[in-house]
Parts: sequence; C-alpha cells; structure tokens
Amino acid sequence: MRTTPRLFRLMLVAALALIVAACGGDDDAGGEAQTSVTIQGTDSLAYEPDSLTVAADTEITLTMECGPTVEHDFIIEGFEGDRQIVLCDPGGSDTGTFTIAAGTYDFYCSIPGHRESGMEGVLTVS
Ligand SMILES: [Cu+2]
Repeated sequence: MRTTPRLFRLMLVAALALIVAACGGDDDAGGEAQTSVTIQGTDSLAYEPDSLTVAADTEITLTMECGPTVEHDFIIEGFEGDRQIVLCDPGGSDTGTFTIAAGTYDFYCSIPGHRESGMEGVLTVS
C-alpha cells in the first residue's frame, strides 16, 4: 500500500510542528521565572514591562534598552545597597547580572525625577 508512508510522513510533519510550537513559546512567558530578561526604558519615563519574574538564587542576566532621547538605570530597592544593575544611554542598551533571594522587590530608575514620574516596577523572585 503506497498511501501509508505518505500519511505517516504527514503525521510526522504535524508532530514536529507541534513540538516546535511548544518550544518556541518560552521567550516572554508572563509568570514564569526567567534567568534572562529584557526591559525597555521608554522616553515617557516608564519601564516596559513594569513587572518581571526571575528565578531565585540563580544568576540573572538583565538587559535594558533605552528609548532614543532619555537615559535610565535599573535599581532593585534594598538589594546590595541599591546597587545600579544597568545604566543605558539614550538609544543604547546595557546588560548586567545579579543573584537574588526569593521575594518580591520594587525596582526603580534613579535618574532624578524618573521614579517620581512613575518609573518603577515589581520584581518577583521565585
Ligand atoms: Cu529613568
């Protein structure tokens, strides 16, 4: 019978497509703890997104990309003396790392006036 191998091949292709689709969805999975995250600092003095979820006790790589005209940084309140994790120039980006215990933290931008304008967010570590 000649149709059987063809049908089998079709099923194989369908199964592979499903597997690829399942694996491809990891990037921005909302609530799942990540070890590598990217955040935008916008010209309207906001983080995008303004909430991040990362893994506890694991080195996290954070990349921040800044809008074309304003610089921003990223500080986790109360963590390592409010150490600046990243600082990006207008139109630039910066990458830093940190390892943090489980909990819920506030993060903010320390450029004068930015936090007051609402440039802060919530970091969930689980
Ligand atoms: Cu800022």
